[in-house]
Amino acid sequence: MRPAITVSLVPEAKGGPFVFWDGLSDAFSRAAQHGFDAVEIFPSGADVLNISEIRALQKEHGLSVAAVGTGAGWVKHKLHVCHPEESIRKQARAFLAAVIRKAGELGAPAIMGSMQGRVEVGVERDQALEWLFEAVAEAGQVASEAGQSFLYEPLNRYETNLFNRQRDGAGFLRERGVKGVRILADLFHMNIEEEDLAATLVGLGESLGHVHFADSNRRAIGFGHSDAGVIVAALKSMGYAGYLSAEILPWPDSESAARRTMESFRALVRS
Ligand code: LER
Ligand code: MN
Repeated sequence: MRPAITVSLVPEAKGGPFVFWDGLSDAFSRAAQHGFDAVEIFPSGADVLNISEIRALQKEHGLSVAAVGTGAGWVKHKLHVCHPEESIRKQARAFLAAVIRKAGELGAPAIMGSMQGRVEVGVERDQALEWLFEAVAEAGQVASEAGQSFLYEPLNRYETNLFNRQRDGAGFLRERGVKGVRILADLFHMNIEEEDLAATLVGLGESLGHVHFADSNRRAIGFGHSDAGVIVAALKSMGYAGYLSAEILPWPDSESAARRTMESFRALVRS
């Protein structure tokens, strides 16, 4: 398992669960100082991802890009893949595809969290699930062409009414035969929705592609009441070798959140 930390390049996402907010150069340098292996980037869109600039930062600091988020498609542009209007759904899928391709150039997968949207008023659930299927199937295909998986993240009930539990999200992908898509398990969402986090993670098996490493209150692991020891033991037992990425609030400030995450990571993963 490898530790990663988030940076938001989107001022409109202020208040959101991202540790660094002062640009890529600042984030890469601080991530390296704290001992992280990788940075997870939350951009406003594919257009702001300057590949040569990011590759130079990766080289300078010896860091990878863990993943690239697409949530700004919703937060900033109000797009989502289950929107009742076809033109908005199309724009949402194009937004995802563009980020997936850029992320692929950086050796990273793209994530669909907020861009999954919800079953809107006046839309039948079956219809919304058909749109969700079309979106993940297409994103999985684009990601495969870019040499990556696509990451689909079940969110808690206050953020979506599609699938809130990991098993349900993974079951949907499996039943529909979706290829090229893996599950992003965010421990904060899981803390709200799951009965048993460790057993649920083990149940995901090979379909688990990425983990958002957050405590019960979305602060750094160690600042809440989740039993992170049991969770990490479960990930070890299933041979999970992906990222534990700190998508957390910068509480009480970015530096303390980063420091506490690495202290917890070292104690739990490297012990
Ligand atoms: C995205 O990774 C996520 O977890 C959502 O709650 C949006 O912030
Ligand atoms: Mn998340």
